[in-house]
Parts: sequence; C-alpha cells; structure tokens
Amino acid sequence: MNAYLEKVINDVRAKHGTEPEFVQTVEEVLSSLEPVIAKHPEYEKVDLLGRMVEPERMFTFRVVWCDDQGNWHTNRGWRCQFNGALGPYKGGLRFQKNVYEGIVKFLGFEQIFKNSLTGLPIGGGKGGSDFDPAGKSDAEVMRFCQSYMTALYRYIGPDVDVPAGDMGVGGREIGYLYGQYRRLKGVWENGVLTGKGQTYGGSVIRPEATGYGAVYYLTNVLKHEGDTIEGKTIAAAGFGNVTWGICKKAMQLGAKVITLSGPDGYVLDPEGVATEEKVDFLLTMRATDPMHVKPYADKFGVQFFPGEKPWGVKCDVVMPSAMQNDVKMEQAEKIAKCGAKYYIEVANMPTTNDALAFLREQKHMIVAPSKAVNAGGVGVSALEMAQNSERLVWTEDEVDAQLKKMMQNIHDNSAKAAEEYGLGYDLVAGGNIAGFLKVAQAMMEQGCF
Ligand code: 2IT
Repeated sequence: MNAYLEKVINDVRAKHGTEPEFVQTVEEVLSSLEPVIAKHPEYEKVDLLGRMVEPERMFTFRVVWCDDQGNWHTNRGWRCQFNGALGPYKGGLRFQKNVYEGIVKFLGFEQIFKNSLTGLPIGGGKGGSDFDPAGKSDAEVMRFCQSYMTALYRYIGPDVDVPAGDMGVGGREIGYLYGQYRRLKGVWENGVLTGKGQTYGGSVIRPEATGYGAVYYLTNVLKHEGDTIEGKTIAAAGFGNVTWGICKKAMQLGAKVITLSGPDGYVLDPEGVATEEKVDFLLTMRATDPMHVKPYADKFGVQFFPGEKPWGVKCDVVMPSAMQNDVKMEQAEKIAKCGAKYYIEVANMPTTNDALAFLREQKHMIVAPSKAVNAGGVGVSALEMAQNSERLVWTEDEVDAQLKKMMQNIHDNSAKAAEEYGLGYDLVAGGNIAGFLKVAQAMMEQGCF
C-alpha cells in the first residue's frame, strides 16, 4: 500500500485502539483510495487524509431523565460534526444501549462519503446516546428526548447541523426532539431536523426512502448486468424501517423479500413479505416489540429459526439490512455458496472488512457498498431540508422521481469513478472514490483548516 495511506491508517489505529468500528471504516475507505492518492500528490502535501479522519468537532453531554416510577437516570449523548466542507453537518441520531464514541465516529465518517454521493449540499455528522428505548413508555421517551435536545440545541440549526433518525430514533422521537427545540429557541426552524411528521414539514417518502433507494440502486446494478428485478428473491435482515421499505418497493417491482431477522432469529417466508398485510405487520411488530421477529412466523405460518441468521438461504440477492458487522467471514462463506449473484449492503458497515474482501473476490458475485446503497435515506432528508427552506411541500411523485434519479446517479457515478481509475465495475472502490473526490476538492478549495 501507498506509504502515505499506510501512515494515516496506522495513526488512526494507534489513536483509536478502543474504537474498532472507527478503525474498520477508515481502513475500508482509505484502502480504496490508493490510485487517487497516486494521481493527486497535492493531497499528501497538505495532509488531507490526516485531516479527514479527525472530526471537525465532537462533543459529549449528559442526558438526565426521570422514568414513570420516579427514578432518575443518567445517559450519555454525543454529536460528531465530522466534515462540513459540502454543507451543514447531516446525519442521524442512534439511540441504542451499545452506542459509544466509536460507533458515533464510524457512522459519522461513513456519512461524509454517503452524503457526498447524494450530490446534495450536506456535510457529514452523526450522534446518538446509550439510552435503550426498548420497553420505555411514550412519556419516558418524551422526557428523554426533551432532555437530549436541551443539551444539544445550541449546537445545531438548519445551516449548522441537521440531525435525523437512525436506530431507535423514528418519527416519534424526532417529534419530541423538534418540539423541545422549538420551545427552547422560540422560532419555527423546522429545517433543523429531518424525518419529521408531515404535519410540521416532514417529507413524503422519508420513512420509506432508505429501503426504496436501496431497491432502486439494485435495479441499476441489474440493468448493468442485463438483468431485471422481476421474480428475484431477496434475503434481507432486520424488520425495521429500512427492511420495511425494501419489502414494499420490491413488492411493487415484482420481486420478493423471503427472509427477515431479529435479535431472536430469522424467519423464512418462501412466498415473500409481499402482501400489504405482511408489509404492514412489520410496522405493528416494530411498534410492539422490536426485539422479536418470531411473531411474523406465528402469524403467517412460516418457519422460524431461533438464534440463527438468514445468511446462506438460497436466493438471488442478499441485502444485509440490519446492523454493522452482521456478516462475518463465517456468514460470507455461506453467502458465496447460496446462489446469489448480488450482495447489496444496506445497513451501515454490515460486513466485516475480511468478509467484504472475500465477497469482492468471488468472481460470480457483484458487491455494492452500503454508503452508496443506503444513501437514499439521507438524500430524501436533504430534499426535506429543501422543502423546509422553500416553505413548500412536494408531492409523492416529485420526491419519488428525485429519489429514483438520485440512486441512478449514485450508481452511475460510482461505476464511472471505478472505470476511470482502471478498476472495472468495482462499486465498492468506485463509491469510495466518487464520494471522496468531491469532499477533497471542496476542502482544497476552502483552504487549510
Ligand atoms: O445512516 C443514515 O444515513 C441515516 N441514518 C439517515 C441520516 C439522515 O440525515 O437522514
């Protein structure tokens, strides 16, 4: 590897030994940049990469809240404003027990390149808390969100930093967060958050956007291969917002999702999660118990595999859409033999680096990276920001058409970047390169800081 890249990666390893997810994403992105660094010696001269792996700013804060029994709890909150070269920092908030600095930083780093790929003016950021939403009442979630926003509101704004949802943060949480922001600031600045309800400036299709975008991206890959989506079987994971969107769009386009998973195991539905009743049931399950997918098997009389992951099930397309590092070497080996030609990452960093390298080496497979595939979510968030600043509401057809076009551009620009650097149809490297180049140019043009 190029000596400069190696130095930056080694520095990150040395500084972030306790944050393995962040080290992992830096290794993954930077290893794609070898030909770019060779072609652009000016980047090394100003240590552009050393700057890019260091957040512009990151802070941590205390979030104190009271449960329904009158007991007080202290959680930790974070916001990482990683890179603002392209626009206001933009990225979700994750509320999950296992969140810590390393998770926020890894997600923030990925977000820089993802947001760049959307072609829209948004920088990269991410935030979250180690608050565990499981089993909390609405009132508890509201008090938590109000406390969280009280700590954060001074540091965000429509032109500063625009948080949104991620795991554990959906429309309900965004509503409480926005209500508190408005109360504290006394202004109607709804462009400060995205993923809002439609009564106060949320965009149509935002809840579906990540899943819809992922399926649109897949259709572009299929088109490149002279293939079509009709009749394709898809192994997906999770059953949250993203997977729900994948099921819906796949169903509309004549394909079907045949697996879902949860912390308790996975379900196999050979007929597909491909009726309105089934797709809607995902929302019910998530609202009642986000920890168990078994109720789907019970309701629709399909097989449930306790404690197992769906990887290895025979299918045409594999879409890991649940969480980071869901696919390790052991699962990748099964996926390589399951008959699928397409490995389309959806969740942020769902594949370990060794498993991803292994899958990319499979001659019969095409691998697409999550930071391109799932960019439709944040892309529609940027469309929500545009609607808010215009004080207009766009129709479903307008937003859907823009999303579809955006996903095509992301795919085509990734393919083109890979081609230009002599890498063939390498969507992983191409996505990293295309995302990187725009940020790099903006940073160079804005001078050294
Ligand atoms: O990972 C992601 O891109 C998100 N959670 C969405 C971020 C956003 O600002 O909509």
